[in-house]
Amino acid sequence: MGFLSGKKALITGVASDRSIAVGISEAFAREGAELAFTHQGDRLKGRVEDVAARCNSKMVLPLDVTDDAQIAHVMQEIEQQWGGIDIVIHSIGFAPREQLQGRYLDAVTREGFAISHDISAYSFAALGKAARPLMQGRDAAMLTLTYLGAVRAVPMYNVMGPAKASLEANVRFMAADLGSEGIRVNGISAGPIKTLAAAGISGFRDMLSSAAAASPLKRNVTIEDVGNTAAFLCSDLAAGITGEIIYVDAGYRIMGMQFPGQ
Ligand code: NAD
Ligand code: 0WE
Repeated sequence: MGFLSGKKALITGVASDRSIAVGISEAFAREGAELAFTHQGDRLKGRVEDVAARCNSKMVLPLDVTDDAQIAHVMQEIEQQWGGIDIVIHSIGFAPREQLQGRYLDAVTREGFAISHDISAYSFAALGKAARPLMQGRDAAMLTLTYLGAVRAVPMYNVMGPAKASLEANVRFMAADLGSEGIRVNGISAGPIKTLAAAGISGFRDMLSSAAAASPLKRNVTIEDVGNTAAFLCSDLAAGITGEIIYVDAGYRIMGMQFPGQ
């Protein structure tokens, strides 16, 4: 019996077979969780349905997190079909493309800042607000995906850095708020992975190879690495962990200098 058997989980953020949310879904399904999926817009519906079918799930619901009515509708459907929810996965990030090019102060605008913070950070709190009644009395867990750019200045990550810093603070405030209801809230800070969100970022291939070379494990992480850590964090095996950011980055963040000959 898997260590997530009996758990019902909502998975956001599937956009392709390479999405981090797919690595999470496959680990969850393997460990016995029952899954529901959301897709952003009609364009992604078919692809999300394929992933859902592979994970023995038939619940696929539309969700654009900028729309409170869609968030409410997702929770209504889950209430009707499941009566409650044990796990909420937030695997969503977005900044307008032109925000992720060139120097920070050249690229950042009031509108770009607002959009990236709304979609990448506020939306996690919005899901927490809406799912809260459904998570009562079941040792529930919420999980989001973040990146080192929250705490270090990374070239061209630009306004996504402040947005991920806000998301990580959100993890702590939500953990403090929901802890008395037995609900845990954590984040995984993943190393760079070639997903749709990374496609078209100029120089991403070089970022991948330099991250691997500078890491203790001398490799990049995979969506399977992230999925397995997510399964642990959302299971009762992690009952004592909340408000944390766990790094799944092949150890990259701990290094202070490259060691000679390595
Ligand atoms: P991805 O493109 O597969 O997933 C991003 C998802 O965000 C997509 O499914 C997209 O539909 C969704 N999204 C964007 N705007 C939305 C909106 N308004 N409403 C609903 N959904 C919306 O890429 P990914 O790399 O799997 O990204 C998932 C998460 O992981 C993001 O938060 C990203 O910042 C984070 N992350 C990625 C990496 C990496 O290198 N790929 C590293 C660390 C953290
Ligand atoms: O969080 C991310 C990616 C976030 C992202 C990506 C896009 C591309 C398409 C947010 N918004 C958009 N908007 C688009 O239109 N990562 C952690 C991956 C990533 O992106 C980078 C990175 C890394 C790592 C951008 C610059 C530098 C490093």
